[in-house]
Amino acid sequence: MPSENMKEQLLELEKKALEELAGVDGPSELEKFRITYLGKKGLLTSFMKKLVELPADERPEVGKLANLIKADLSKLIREQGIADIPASITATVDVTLPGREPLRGHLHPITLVIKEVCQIFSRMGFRVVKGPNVELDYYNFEALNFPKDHPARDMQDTLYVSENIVLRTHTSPIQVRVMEKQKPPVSIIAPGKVYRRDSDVSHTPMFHQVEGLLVDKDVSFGDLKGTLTGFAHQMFGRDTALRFRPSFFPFTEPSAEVDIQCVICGGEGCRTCSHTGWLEILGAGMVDPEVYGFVDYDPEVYSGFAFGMGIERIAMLKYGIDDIQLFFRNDMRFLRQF
Ligand code: 2NM
Repeated sequence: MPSENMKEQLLELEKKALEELAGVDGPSELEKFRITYLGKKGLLTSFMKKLVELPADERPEVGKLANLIKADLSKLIREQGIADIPASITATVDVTLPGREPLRGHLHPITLVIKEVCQIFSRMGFRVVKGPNVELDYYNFEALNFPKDHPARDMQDTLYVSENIVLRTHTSPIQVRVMEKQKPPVSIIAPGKVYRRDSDVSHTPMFHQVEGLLVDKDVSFGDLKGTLTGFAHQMFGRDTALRFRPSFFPFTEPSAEVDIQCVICGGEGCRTCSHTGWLEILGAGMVDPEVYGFVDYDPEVYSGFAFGMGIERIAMLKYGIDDIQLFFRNDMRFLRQF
């Protein structure tokens, strides 16, 4: 078929289409019209498929015309579609406005702080490890040198699943599980949820902890101080002063509680720091040789330090939040701010 003839046919098809379009009434007729011409087996579509039968040197010219007509018809159909929207809607809605962006979610402030803490220690070479929330009494207490009559083992504090199974009260059992499997050097941090039978304005029965452990040859209390100082400087700012106070934990000896200079008043004394100028952020110490006995480490060869922090407390200090319950109320006015 000579190309002049094809072009004539195309123009004829376009003329017919335009006449028909003028008579189209309503969205369903418009769709029928679209299918008749531009659908998979539509008149224009079928025509375009036949273009391959043309000699190669005539194809571009006819193809160009066909594409032009197709683009024209598509545009007219689109415009007719908008014009078909009833006046009752177009009168109040500007259908040409861009859509509203859907609300996008983001991470919970507690998740953000856990990620930040883990990132800081990861950069120092600690590996992040997880473990079960439902634990054996053995890993939660026994192997951590909590004696049978220790108050933490009391039903008042611990949520028992059965006689030998508890909801973990700290993430330290994760450290015991790692030490059982792996010889030193070990450097890990264990983030996660922990559970205690405690619920009032300043306590929630579930909260979050990150604990750390490093065991190797020749690890000293100085290494502990340097590591935690580096952490506090990255978390709360380069100029933050630290204070180590003697304390007691069953699994560390010696033990310390670690304070930072009050982030609210800078040490002057305010309500947040109870006018002491200091805020407790961590518990820590050198791992008690008794613990090594449970995981078959030689305390004559190895030493190490461990530490633990409550994430809600860190988050409250970092963001200046005065009510722990806010983390668990799912109030968008609070959560939106992070
Ligand atoms: C703390 C304070 C001091 C701790 C000890 C251990 C382990 F498994 F090595 F014995 N993990 N975490 C520890 C020590 C935790 O939290 C306030």
